[in-house]
Amino acid sequence: MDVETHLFKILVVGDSGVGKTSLIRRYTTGCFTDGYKATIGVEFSSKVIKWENGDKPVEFILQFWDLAGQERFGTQIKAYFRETSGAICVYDITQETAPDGVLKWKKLVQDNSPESDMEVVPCTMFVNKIDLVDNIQQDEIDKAAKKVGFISGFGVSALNGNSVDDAMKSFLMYLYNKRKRDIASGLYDDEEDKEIVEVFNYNDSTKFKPRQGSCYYC
Ligand SMILES: Nc1nc2c(ncn2[C@@H]2O[C@H](COP(=O)(O)OP(=O)(O)OP(=O)(O)O)[C@@H](O)[C@H]2O)c(=O)[nH]1
Ligand SMILES: [Mg+2]
Repeated sequence: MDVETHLFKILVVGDSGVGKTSLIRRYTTGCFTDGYKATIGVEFSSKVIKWENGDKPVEFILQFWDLAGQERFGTQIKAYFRETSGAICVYDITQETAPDGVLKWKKLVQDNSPESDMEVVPCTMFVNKIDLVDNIQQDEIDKAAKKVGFISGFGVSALNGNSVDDAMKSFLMYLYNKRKRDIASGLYDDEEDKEIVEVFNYNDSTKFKPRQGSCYYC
């Protein structure tokens, strides 16, 4: 059957220790590993999502670029941020300075990754470690995020997985609708993506098969 496939490069940014790597690991492998090992430079991971969309199934190939919170990037910054589909800006709900930090990251992404039409890259805000606090109001987080220019905001926990899938799904739906609009208006050319998708599918079907109920990290 004909499948509609889209490739998304998603940056994951935020201050050191807020839980970026843990969130992406939770989403891509379903696991959480305790203990902190700072990311150096950038860690890559991917996930393929299949979605039954009426008659035509849709496949999303997600490439996550999990950037080190300590990184200063220097002159390489444009290379990291080029052709970004969207960004997840993460902050730690237990850190007092978190909101300023997350805005700084949003600005960094949007200043350095303009799209061809100069539209800003969509950023969502994930407030991580909600397992450490009581009474999380998801609608308050969403409202606060939108007020400062994010497209949405979610409270999540990489530790117990709370709301991680829902937050990702909502963000992906936004990116998918935007991609369809951009293709229709000629702002996005998905021809190059098709070649990458073929290479990816080849690799995916021949290697890197995780063992059932387990992953590389745990
Ligand atoms: N309680 C709790 N701890 C978490 C959660 N997510 C991450 N942590 C812990 O927070 C610490 C930092 O997590 P990382 O995922 O390595 O943070 P990071 O943002 O990738 O950090 P850098 O790579 O330095 O930028 C680790 O000790 C994690 O176990 C969470 O949802 N709840
Ligand atoms: Mg990390």
